[in-house]
Formats: sequence, structure tokens, C-alpha cells
Amino acid sequence: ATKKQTKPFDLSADNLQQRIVHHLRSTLGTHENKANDKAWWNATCSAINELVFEKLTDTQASHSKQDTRAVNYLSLEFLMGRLLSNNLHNLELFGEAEQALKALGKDIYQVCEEEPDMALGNGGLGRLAACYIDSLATLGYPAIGYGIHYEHGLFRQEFKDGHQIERPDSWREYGNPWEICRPESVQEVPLYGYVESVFEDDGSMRKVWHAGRKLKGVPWDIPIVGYGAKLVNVLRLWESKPGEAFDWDVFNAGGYVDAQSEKAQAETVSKVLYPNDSTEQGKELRLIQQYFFCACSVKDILRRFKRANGNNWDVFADKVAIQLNDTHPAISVPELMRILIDEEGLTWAKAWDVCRHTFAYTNHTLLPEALENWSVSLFERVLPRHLEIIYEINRRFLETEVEAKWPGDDEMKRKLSIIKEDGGRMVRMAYLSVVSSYKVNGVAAIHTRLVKKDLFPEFNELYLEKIVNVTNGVTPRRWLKAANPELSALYDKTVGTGWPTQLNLLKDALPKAKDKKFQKEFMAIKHDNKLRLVKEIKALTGVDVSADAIFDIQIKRLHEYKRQQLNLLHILTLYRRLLANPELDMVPRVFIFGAKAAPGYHMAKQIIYAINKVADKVNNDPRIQDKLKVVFMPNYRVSLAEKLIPAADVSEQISTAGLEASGTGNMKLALNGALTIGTLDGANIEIAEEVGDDNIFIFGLNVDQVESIKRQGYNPYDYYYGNAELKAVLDWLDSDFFTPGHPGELSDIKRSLLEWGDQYLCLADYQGYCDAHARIDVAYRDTAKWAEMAIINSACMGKFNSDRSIQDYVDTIWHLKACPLG
Ligand code: 26M
Repeated sequence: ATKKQTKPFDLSADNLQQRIVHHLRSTLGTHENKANDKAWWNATCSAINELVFEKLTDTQASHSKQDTRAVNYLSLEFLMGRLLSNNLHNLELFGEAEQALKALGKDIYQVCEEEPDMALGNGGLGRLAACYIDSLATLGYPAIGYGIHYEHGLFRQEFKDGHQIERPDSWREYGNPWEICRPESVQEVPLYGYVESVFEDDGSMRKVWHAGRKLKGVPWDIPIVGYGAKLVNVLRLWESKPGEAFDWDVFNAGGYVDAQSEKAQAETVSKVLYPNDSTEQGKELRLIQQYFFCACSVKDILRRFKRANGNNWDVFADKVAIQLNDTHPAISVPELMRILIDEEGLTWAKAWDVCRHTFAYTNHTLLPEALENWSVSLFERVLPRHLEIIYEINRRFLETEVEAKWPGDDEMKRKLSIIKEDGGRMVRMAYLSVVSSYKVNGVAAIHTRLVKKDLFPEFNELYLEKIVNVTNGVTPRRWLKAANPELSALYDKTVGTGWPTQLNLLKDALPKAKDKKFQKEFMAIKHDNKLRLVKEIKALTGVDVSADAIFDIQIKRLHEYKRQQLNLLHILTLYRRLLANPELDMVPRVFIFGAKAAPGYHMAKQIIYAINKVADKVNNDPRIQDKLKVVFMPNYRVSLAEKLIPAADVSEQISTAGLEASGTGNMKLALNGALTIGTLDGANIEIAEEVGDDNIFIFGLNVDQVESIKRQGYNPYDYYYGNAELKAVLDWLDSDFFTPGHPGELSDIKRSLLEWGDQYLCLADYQGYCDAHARIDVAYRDTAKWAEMAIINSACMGKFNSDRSIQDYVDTIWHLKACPLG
């Protein structure tokens, strides 16, 4: 373990106890005798912030002294979850804090429960960003995360009669102890207006953008404590405010009310996180949101660069790497070009050279509907100068690079143009990102292969070596140490305490996978975690479940390609079999779901409704003797994941092959000893390589088979008429069995799987999926064998440490030097 700092802080439990009491009284104005749990949480945060903020200052001083390359991780999403428990673990103060609070009559776990999740993200992409900034700090790399200080994170989900209802999330309603406002680093952001060409005396021409409006970006810093507290980086989140000038003018003209509405408009820009449902509505605001955040971040990066290096642009790319987390921040490319050319006076060639050595882009999805295209007319209105710059980037790209590679090939120019011409002119943000970046990466081996082969085949030919793979990872600090303290203690005892950074050390437990005593300990911990979840399930849904059943868990955003509906078809199959034969010999199963549907995604909401309706029936049917339970946990989020994952026996990773870029929940579940039932998709493939084919339940079509079946012309009716059980469960959905008095309420699901063509091949994979579940039923009965497999899964997850991912980024893309505090 790392040596703890001894001065100037006394980090004993006694001292921490005094600090907590001090903050309770002086910071929060309350007292031990009347403080509620929220106040105790606040006081505990403030107490450890004394240490965190000091280390933050030290880190910043040391970085500006060393001035090596830093990475700027630009992401519209950071799904941080709660910070107290994680910060305590990373400071190695969790035990001391537990003791201090205990002495004050408080349970630390209960105090931690008071913290609202920072839900500034949709799902995988946002949570990955959170794991990566944890790893960057842990490894001691200079890094800043840039994002938006949304007033409302992802909506809170409630169920009403089984339907999803969205409620606003107000994570900062009662303040947030972790953030520091930095008014000294406010940035101004122009929007709208027109571009003027100014001719100089020497005959040259420059462009001046006269903005129609100005916003102000106010930065809020959140300290990111690395494990072992070797350094503290920051996550800088921008809040939008009205620009400095306007409200006075309008106010003086007697327009106080108008000023208020313009203020409200400006504040709208950072008001709410967009749920990823790719609808047309709200497009303009989303573009402004992206530009606002990119403009603030790029200016902040330039300010720091100039402070250290003046106008020595030759070294810019040696000091600055900018990682684009998907195409959402891609407007920062034309923004940097604009500043370098229009404001700093660089030539196009020089500015472009700087950009091409600065930006790198991560692709997170192949789904065509998720690829960002902005209408040219919208761009022209909101960002006229940026559109000109994009045209020029495109012109030079087509006329030099494409022309050199495919001389005279106009079809190729049309195909690769950053501007899509047919069906409404659009800016293709993915093409802009590929052309402007020096590296492009996919997030799992198979995903990267498909990015090269299907998404950007011509770019891959044009730019050899540009597209690389960096397989995703997850932070073991949050997803094992903090979320599963009992299993962590068992590993400490078995392999030593180095595993939270050296996750490969878990392999040292492999020789014990067959050891009866170790198996018992491992499975007893699983059982304890399941018992805790049983209580949570009862509290949140009212459903009674038994910890002796198999806990089979599917937790992820709701999307047809992730195939929660396939899981449902299998549940219906089991239910039918049980009704036909109540004495059926099966290990009791609890199917647990957690998933939010994008508010505008009709079919996703239908699937939630169907699962809830089936759950109602199954859970209240005395005929099946509790052999089957179905639970849909409302409001799935990071803090709920931390309770579900340690209690899982089976991990559902059942996307149509080729469509889940990586998945990261699959890694967290296996790390906590769940066995995967999954397709050969995303990181499942690499998980199978690590644990071995005997320790994972793989089923279904692989990527090549999906491709060939689609080529031949897939017909779901072949499977419907060819499989009596499948036909029966689909017809069942069409009846009013699950929605008494309302026949047809669940018919859309059946229609999507038959009439509408079953785009995600659920019916093709149905039998294989049921067979894999039957294998699970058999395997679970051999308790020793199951324990052995669970241990192997957990112990073989070393590769999926996000520290390994970050080291891959450093080695192949960023080339940073670690600068831990002395
Ligand atoms: C689009 C338009 C408007 C608002 C939001 C969006 C949008 C936001 C996020 C679209 C897609 C978004 O995310 C894609 C995503 O989360 N991809 C996931 O990334 C994970 C981390 O790499 C992978 O593990 C998942 O497989 C992949 O689905």
C-alpha cells in the first residue's frame, strides 16, 4: 500500500471525527444533536475536502512546473455516480471515516446513501469517461476532463401502471460539496451573426465573425482523486450564463422582463442532458450546447498553453492532446482552426498541422441512427464561420488527399465528402472527426475490426495505421473495492492488497478455484450480497424473492439491439412450461432488469411495459410455486448498479452480434463473480478469451452469420412457424392474458418481431438462447463447479482494468509522461 501522508494532516479516525463535528457546526450551522443524515454526509465530505483541495492545489502547481503533455478528455457526458465512498477509498481513509462516524453514532453506509448520483450521462459512454478520469489520476497522468455542468442530469424513472414516467433529476438542489466555482476562468462564447471579409493594406484578407449573441461559460471544478492519492486532477464542467454585456443594455432601456427571458434562454444551454433518442426535436439547442462546451474548453486549453508557452505554436501538439469522446465534441476542431487563423494569425497550413497532431477520436457505436449529421442550414445560422472552415477542410481533403489516392474518381469524392449532398445537405461529424484526428479508435477488438471494415473502409485505406483498438475497461476501485467490500477483503487475504491497481494479481487466486473452503467463502459472500439485494428489491418493488434462486440480471439502457425482448421471450417460455407442468424440475430463478428508455423511443417503452405486465402476472401466480420471479428495478443508475452487480449470478449480454461496440457492464458483472450468458459481440469475445469457453455461456449467431443471414434475406416467420414454443409465446403476447380487459396492448412487440422484420434477429437466436439457459440450469445444480466457474470469471478480469485501457491510450495515442506528486 502507498505510504500515507503524515503532514500537515493528521489522518487518524480521532482527528477525522473532530473535523466532521467542526464542519457540522461551522460549515453547516447545525449540531450533532439535531443534524440529519444529509448534514452528516455534507460534513463528512467537507472534512475530507480539506485534504482533497490541498492535494489539488499541489497537483496544479506541479503540473505547471513540469509542463509536459496533458490530455484533455472532451465529453458531453460524465456519469460519475456518488463520490464520497469512492474518494474515501482512493484516499485510503474509508476505514478511518467508518470508525469516526461510528464514534459519532452514525453508520457510514447509511451516510453515503444520502448522496445523490451525479447522473451527467446516458449510459456506457458517460460511465466510461468517469472510469477513465479515475484511472488517469491513479496512474498519475496530467489530464483534465471537460464537460457540461447540467442543472438536470438524466431523468429519474418511475413506473405508473407499468409505464415509464420521466421526472426531472435535480442533483444540485441542496448544493454540492464537491464542486468549486472558478469565476477567474470564465469564458465568453459567441453565437449566430455573420462573417465579414476584411481586406488588409498588403492585399491579404481575413475573416471577422460578428456574433449575434454572446454566452458566458462559468467553470465548476470537481476534484478527481486517484487511488493512493498520488495526485488530484480536475473535471471542469461549464455552466452557461448570459454574456456580460446584454442585461444592462436591455435593463436601461426599461426592458427588465425581456432581460429576464434572455437570461433564461442563455441558461437553457446547460440546463439539461439530452437523452440519446436521436429525435429531430431540440436540434438547435443540442448544437449550441455542443459548441458552447467546445468553445469554453478550447479557450481554456489555449489560455493554459499561452501562459506556459506564449505563442510558440510549434510545441502546441507536444503539450496538448485533445480526445473526442465520440463525435459530440467534434466542433472543437473548426473552433481551434478559427482561433488559430482568425485570432492568432496562423496560416491555414500551420493551423491544420497543429490540429492534426492534437485531436484523436473515439468511436462508440456503429448504429447508423446514432451517427451525428447536422444540417448545413442550421450550421450556417448558428456557426457561420465554422461552416466556412468545414467547407475548406473538406475542399482540401477532397482535392489533395482523395484526389491523390483515387485520381479523377468523383464517385469516391462524393462518398467521402464531409458534406453529404443527397437528401438534404448535412455535415457528417464522423468524417470530420476522422479527417481531423491523428488517431481514431474503436472500443473492443471486434468493434475496431468493424469500424475499419464497414464504417470507414475508404478512410482505413487512405490513412494506414490511423484506426487502432483500445478495448474498454472499468475501474476496480469503484466496481470491486467500494461496491463489494466482502469480496475485496477475501481478495486482500488471498492475493494481497495490490489488486486495486494491479488487477492481474487476482489470478493468484486461481489455484484456489477448486478449493472447497475458498469456494464456500466466495459463495457465502455472493449469498450475503444477494440477501442485501433481496431487501432492496422488497423496498423498491414490493416483490418477495429468495436469495437461494439464481439471480439473473440484465442492466443497461433499453434498446432493441440489446434485446431485453429476447430475455422476455425466454421468461414467457419458462412460465408456459411451468403452467403446463407445475412440478417441472428447475432451479428457481429471479430475472432482474434495470433500464431507462429514451423518452421518445416508443418500442423501448413498450418493452418496459411488457416486462412489468408479465412480472405482475408471474409474481402473483401461486401455481408456479415461486420458481419464477421477474423484477424491474425502477430508476437504474450508477448507485443502483453498485448494489445489483455484487449480487448477480448470471449476467445477460445478449445483443445482436456486431451491434454492441463493447459493453462495460459485462466486465463489472464478471469481476464480481457472475457468469455471462452472451453473444459473440463486443468485449464478450475478449471476456470469453480470458475465462475460457467452458466458463461462459455463448449462444447465437456470430457477426459473419448475422451478415450472411441478412444477405440471404431474413424471414422471421420461418422461425415462428418452425418453433411451436416460440409461436405460442408470441401469440400469448397478442392476447389479453397479461393486460386483462386490454387485448392488443403488447402487440407491437410481436409485430416488430414478425411483420416489421425483426431487425435485431431475436427469433433467429431464440432457440440457442433457451438452450444456453438450460445449460445454466444444469450447471448451477453442481454448486462446487458453479463456484469454481464464478471464481475463474472474477479472477480472470485483470485485462479489463481501466488502468490498462488508459495505459493503451498513453502508449498508442497520447504519449504522456506520468507526473505523480512527490
Ligand atoms: C445523440 C444525440 C443526442 C443526444 C445524445 C446522443 C447520444 C449520446 C450518447 C448518442 C449515443 C451515445 O452513446 C453511445 C454509447 O453510449 N455507446 C456505448 O459506449 C460504451 C463505451 O464505449 C460501449 O461499451 C457500448 O457498447 C456503447 O453502446
